[in-house]
Amino acid sequence: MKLYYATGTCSLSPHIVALEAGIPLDVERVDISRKPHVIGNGHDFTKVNPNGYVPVLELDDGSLLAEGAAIVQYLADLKPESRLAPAAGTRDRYQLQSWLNYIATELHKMYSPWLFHPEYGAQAQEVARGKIGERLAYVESHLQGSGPYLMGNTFTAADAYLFTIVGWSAYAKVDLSAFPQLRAYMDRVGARPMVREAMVAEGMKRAA
Ligand SMILES: N[C@@H](CCC(=O)N[C@@H](CS)C(=O)NCC(=O)O)C(=O)O
Repeated sequence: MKLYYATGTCSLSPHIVALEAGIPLDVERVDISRKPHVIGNGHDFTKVNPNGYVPVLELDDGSLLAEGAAIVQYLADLKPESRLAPAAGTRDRYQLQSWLNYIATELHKMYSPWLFHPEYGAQAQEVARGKIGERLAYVESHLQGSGPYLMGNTFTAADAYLFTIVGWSAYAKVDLSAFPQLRAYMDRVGARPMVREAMVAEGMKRAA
Protein backbone atom coordinates (compact mmCIF):
# COMPACT_ATOMS: atom_id res chain seq x y z
CA MET A 1 0.00 0.00 0.00
CA LYS A 2 1.22 3.46 -0.77
CA LEU A 3 0.29 6.81 0.73
CA TYR A 4 0.69 9.92 -1.39
CA TYR A 5 1.50 12.70 1.05
CA ALA A 6 2.85 16.23 1.27
CA THR A 7 4.94 17.11 4.29
CA GLY A 8 2.99 18.52 7.22
CA THR A 9 -0.32 18.65 5.42
CA CYS A 10 -3.52 16.78 6.25
CA SER A 11 -1.94 13.59 4.88
CA LEU A 12 -0.05 13.36 8.19
CA SER A 13 -3.30 12.02 9.67
CA PRO A 14 -3.48 8.74 7.66
CA HIS A 15 0.29 8.44 8.01
CA ILE A 16 -0.14 8.43 11.81
CA VAL A 17 -3.04 5.99 11.62
CA ALA A 18 -1.07 3.52 9.49
CA LEU A 19 1.86 3.60 11.93
CA GLU A 20 -0.41 3.32 14.98
CA ALA A 21 -2.10 0.31 13.35
CA GLY A 22 1.24 -1.29 12.46
CA ILE A 23 0.43 -1.32 8.76
CA PRO A 24 3.48 -1.39 6.49
CA LEU A 25 3.22 1.59 4.17
CA ASP A 26 5.17 2.91 1.23
CA VAL A 27 5.07 6.68 1.03
CA GLU A 28 5.36 8.90 -2.03
CA ARG A 29 5.90 12.60 -1.52
CA VAL A 30 3.91 15.02 -3.65
CA ASP A 31 5.31 18.46 -4.28
CA ILE A 32 2.20 20.62 -3.91
CA SER A 33 4.22 23.82 -4.19
CA ARG A 34 4.59 23.21 -7.93
CA LYS A 35 1.84 23.62 -10.51
CA PRO A 36 0.82 21.07 -11.57
CA HIS A 37 1.69 19.12 -8.42
CA VAL A 38 4.30 16.48 -9.14
CA ILE A 39 5.46 13.25 -7.58
CA GLY A 40 9.05 12.10 -7.19
CA ASN A 41 9.47 10.79 -10.72
CA GLY A 42 8.30 14.15 -12.07
CA HIS A 43 4.89 12.78 -13.04
CA ASP A 44 1.82 14.99 -12.86
CA PHE A 45 -0.04 14.12 -9.64
CA THR A 46 -3.43 14.91 -11.20
CA LYS A 47 -3.04 11.59 -13.04
CA VAL A 48 -3.34 10.01 -9.56
CA ASN A 49 -5.93 12.38 -8.12
CA PRO A 50 -7.73 14.59 -10.65
CA ASN A 51 -8.53 16.92 -7.73
CA GLY A 52 -4.81 17.38 -7.25
CA TYR A 53 -4.76 17.00 -3.47
CA VAL A 54 -3.32 14.63 -0.90
CA PRO A 55 -3.91 12.25 0.81
CA VAL A 56 -4.45 9.40 -1.62
CA LEU A 57 -4.02 5.77 -0.68
CA GLU A 58 -3.04 3.31 -3.39
CA LEU A 59 -4.15 -0.17 -2.43
CA ASP A 60 -2.22 -3.32 -3.26
CA ASP A 61 -4.58 -4.04 -6.19
CA GLY A 62 -3.67 -0.64 -7.67
CA SER A 63 -6.99 1.02 -6.89
CA LEU A 64 -7.01 4.45 -5.30
CA LEU A 65 -8.85 5.82 -2.29
CA ALA A 66 -9.04 9.57 -1.73
CA GLU A 67 -10.40 11.75 1.12
CA GLY A 68 -8.64 11.63 4.45
CA ALA A 69 -11.72 10.79 6.53
CA ALA A 70 -12.36 7.69 4.41
CA ILE A 71 -8.70 6.65 4.24
CA VAL A 72 -8.22 6.66 8.02
CA GLN A 73 -11.29 4.47 8.48
CA TYR A 74 -10.11 2.06 5.80
CA LEU A 75 -6.72 1.74 7.51
CA ALA A 76 -8.23 1.38 10.98
CA ASP A 77 -10.60 -1.35 9.78
CA LEU A 78 -7.67 -3.39 8.47
CA LYS A 79 -6.53 -3.71 12.09
CA PRO A 80 -9.62 -3.70 14.31
CA GLU A 81 -7.50 -4.75 17.29
CA SER A 82 -5.77 -1.35 17.11
CA ARG A 83 -9.10 0.22 18.22
CA LEU A 84 -8.41 3.20 15.98
CA ALA A 85 -12.05 2.98 14.85
CA PRO A 86 -14.96 1.35 16.70
CA ALA A 87 -16.69 -1.51 14.86
CA ALA A 88 -18.81 -0.53 11.85
CA GLY A 89 -22.51 -0.17 12.63
CA THR A 90 -22.03 0.64 16.31
CA ARG A 91 -23.14 3.91 17.89
CA ASP A 92 -19.50 4.65 18.63
CA ARG A 93 -18.58 4.31 14.96
CA TYR A 94 -21.09 6.99 14.06
CA GLN A 95 -19.62 9.16 16.81
CA LEU A 96 -16.18 8.71 15.25
CA GLN A 97 -17.61 9.70 11.86
CA SER A 98 -19.24 12.69 13.48
CA TRP A 99 -15.84 13.85 14.74
CA LEU A 100 -14.12 13.16 11.43
CA ASN A 101 -16.74 15.21 9.62
CA TYR A 102 -16.52 18.01 12.19
CA ILE A 103 -12.75 18.17 11.82
CA ALA A 104 -12.94 18.04 8.01
CA THR A 105 -15.62 20.66 7.51
CA GLU A 106 -15.51 22.93 10.54
CA LEU A 107 -11.74 23.01 11.12
CA HIS A 108 -9.65 21.67 8.23
CA LYS A 109 -11.50 23.61 5.56
CA MET A 110 -11.52 26.74 7.70
CA TYR A 111 -7.75 26.72 8.26
CA SER A 112 -7.16 25.72 4.66
CA PRO A 113 -7.29 27.44 2.29
CA TRP A 114 -8.25 30.63 4.17
CA LEU A 115 -5.31 31.02 6.52
CA PHE A 116 -2.64 29.83 4.09
CA HIS A 117 -3.23 32.41 1.40
CA PRO A 118 -2.67 36.06 2.35
CA GLU A 119 -4.21 37.03 -0.98
CA TYR A 120 -7.67 36.30 0.51
CA GLY A 121 -7.19 39.41 2.64
CA ALA A 122 -7.00 40.21 6.33
CA GLN A 123 -10.76 40.50 6.75
CA ALA A 124 -11.51 37.02 5.40
CA GLN A 125 -8.72 35.60 7.55
CA GLU A 126 -10.09 37.22 10.71
CA VAL A 127 -13.53 35.75 9.97
CA ALA A 128 -11.93 32.30 9.56
CA ARG A 129 -9.96 32.70 12.80
CA GLY A 130 -13.13 33.71 14.63
CA LYS A 131 -15.01 30.63 13.38
CA ILE A 132 -12.08 28.36 14.22
CA GLY A 133 -11.98 29.84 17.72
CA GLU A 134 -15.67 28.96 18.23
CA ARG A 135 -15.16 25.41 16.98
CA LEU A 136 -12.06 24.89 19.12
CA ALA A 137 -13.96 26.15 22.17
CA TYR A 138 -16.41 23.31 21.59
CA VAL A 139 -13.54 20.80 21.37
CA GLU A 140 -12.05 22.30 24.54
CA SER A 141 -15.26 21.80 26.52
CA HIS A 142 -15.64 18.27 25.16
CA LEU A 143 -12.09 17.32 26.18
CA GLN A 144 -12.66 18.77 29.62
CA GLY A 145 -15.67 16.54 30.21
CA SER A 146 -14.78 13.44 28.18
CA GLY A 147 -11.01 13.33 27.51
CA PRO A 148 -8.21 12.47 27.40
CA TYR A 149 -9.00 11.68 23.73
CA LEU A 150 -11.94 12.71 21.54
CA MET A 151 -13.59 9.33 22.00
CA GLY A 152 -12.71 9.05 25.69
CA ASN A 153 -9.93 6.78 26.88
CA THR A 154 -8.97 5.38 23.48
CA PHE A 155 -6.82 7.10 20.87
CA THR A 156 -8.65 6.88 17.53
CA ALA A 157 -8.32 8.03 13.93
CA ALA A 158 -10.18 11.23 14.89
CA ASP A 159 -7.31 12.17 17.20
CA ALA A 160 -4.77 11.71 14.41
CA TYR A 161 -6.82 14.09 12.27
CA LEU A 162 -7.47 16.70 14.97
CA PHE A 163 -3.80 16.72 16.00
CA THR A 164 -2.78 17.23 12.38
CA ILE A 165 -5.10 20.17 11.78
CA VAL A 166 -4.67 21.95 15.12
CA GLY A 167 -0.93 21.51 14.60
CA TRP A 168 -1.19 24.21 11.94
CA SER A 169 -2.25 26.81 14.51
CA ALA A 170 1.09 28.53 15.13
CA TYR A 171 1.75 28.93 11.42
CA ALA A 172 -1.84 30.06 10.77
CA LYS A 173 -1.75 32.46 13.76
CA VAL A 174 -4.63 30.73 15.51
CA ASP A 175 -4.30 31.55 19.20
CA LEU A 176 -4.68 28.48 21.44
CA SER A 177 -3.94 30.30 24.70
CA ALA A 178 -7.62 30.15 25.80
CA PHE A 179 -7.68 26.36 25.38
CA PRO A 180 -5.57 24.65 28.06
CA GLN A 181 -7.25 21.25 27.58
CA LEU A 182 -6.54 21.36 23.89
CA ARG A 183 -2.91 22.39 24.42
CA ALA A 184 -2.44 19.50 26.86
CA TYR A 185 -4.12 17.21 24.32
CA MET A 186 -1.71 18.35 21.59
CA ASP A 187 1.23 17.56 23.89
CA ARG A 188 -0.29 14.18 24.79
CA VAL A 189 -0.89 13.14 21.20
CA GLY A 190 2.40 14.62 20.02
CA ALA A 191 4.28 12.49 22.56
CA ARG A 192 2.92 9.22 21.17
CA PRO A 193 5.81 7.28 19.65
CA MET A 194 4.02 6.59 16.35
CA VAL A 195 2.97 10.21 15.99
CA ARG A 196 6.57 11.28 16.45
CA GLU A 197 7.69 8.59 14.00
CA ALA A 198 5.28 9.83 11.32
CA MET A 199 6.53 13.40 11.83
CA VAL A 200 10.16 12.29 11.64
CA ALA A 201 9.40 10.30 8.47
CA GLU A 202 7.92 13.42 6.87
CA GLY A 203 10.88 15.55 7.94
CA MET A 204 8.83 17.64 10.38
CA LYS A 205 10.86 16.54 13.39
CA ARG A 206 14.35 15.22 14.05
CA ALA A 207 14.70 11.66 15.29
CA ALA A 208 15.35 11.60 19.06
N1 LIG B 1 -11.21 16.90 0.84
C1 LIG B 1 -9.82 16.53 0.94
C2 LIG B 1 -8.98 17.79 1.08
C3 LIG B 1 -7.52 17.46 1.11
C4 LIG B 1 -6.66 18.72 1.13
O1 LIG B 1 -7.13 19.83 1.41
N2 LIG B 1 -5.36 18.54 0.84
C5 LIG B 1 -4.42 19.63 0.79
C6 LIG B 1 -3.32 19.47 1.82
S1 LIG B 1 -3.99 19.56 3.47
C7 LIG B 1 -3.76 19.65 -0.59
O2 LIG B 1 -3.27 18.65 -1.05
N3 LIG B 1 -3.77 20.82 -1.23
C8 LIG B 1 -3.18 21.00 -2.51
C9 LIG B 1 -4.21 21.43 -3.53
O3 LIG B 1 -5.41 21.43 -3.21
O4 LIG B 1 -3.82 21.74 -4.62
C10 LIG B 1 -9.60 15.58 2.14
O5 LIG B 1 -10.27 15.78 3.15
O6 LIG B 1 -8.79 14.64 2.03
